[in-house]
Amino acid sequence: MDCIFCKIVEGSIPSKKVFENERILAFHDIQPAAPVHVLIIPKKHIPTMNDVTGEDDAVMAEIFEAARQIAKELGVNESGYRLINNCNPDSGQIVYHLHFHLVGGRNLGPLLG
Ligand code: IU
Repeated sequence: MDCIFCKIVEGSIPSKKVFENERILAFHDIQPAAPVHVLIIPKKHIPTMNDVTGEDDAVMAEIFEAARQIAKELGVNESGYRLINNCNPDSGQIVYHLHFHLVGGRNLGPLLG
């Protein structure tokens, strides 16, 4: 499958990892939009938020748990951060492997800028 995030999961493309377990991976975005910009992904290939099913409940819970932990470790849990998922073209989704952007480290301004 020609999916860049699957290749990052396999390790054939390197990434700066911040968290990993059997089911999820978190790594620094290559084009950070803020001082903290981490992508949290399931290792399983799920193209978009629309493709998440009840079978993924456990992994989705782990993603949110990892987000809280990473925000704390990177020092933005008190100052604030956003957890963003883009789904399909109008949102600006570019990579069709489910991912959540954890963004913080500066005042992010209004949601839709
Ligand atoms: P989007 O939600 O699909 O628009 O976001 C994709 C993100 O993946 C974007 O912020 C890219 O900078 C990031 N990214 C990356 O970190 N490493 C890559 O090899 C590629 C994209 I391609």
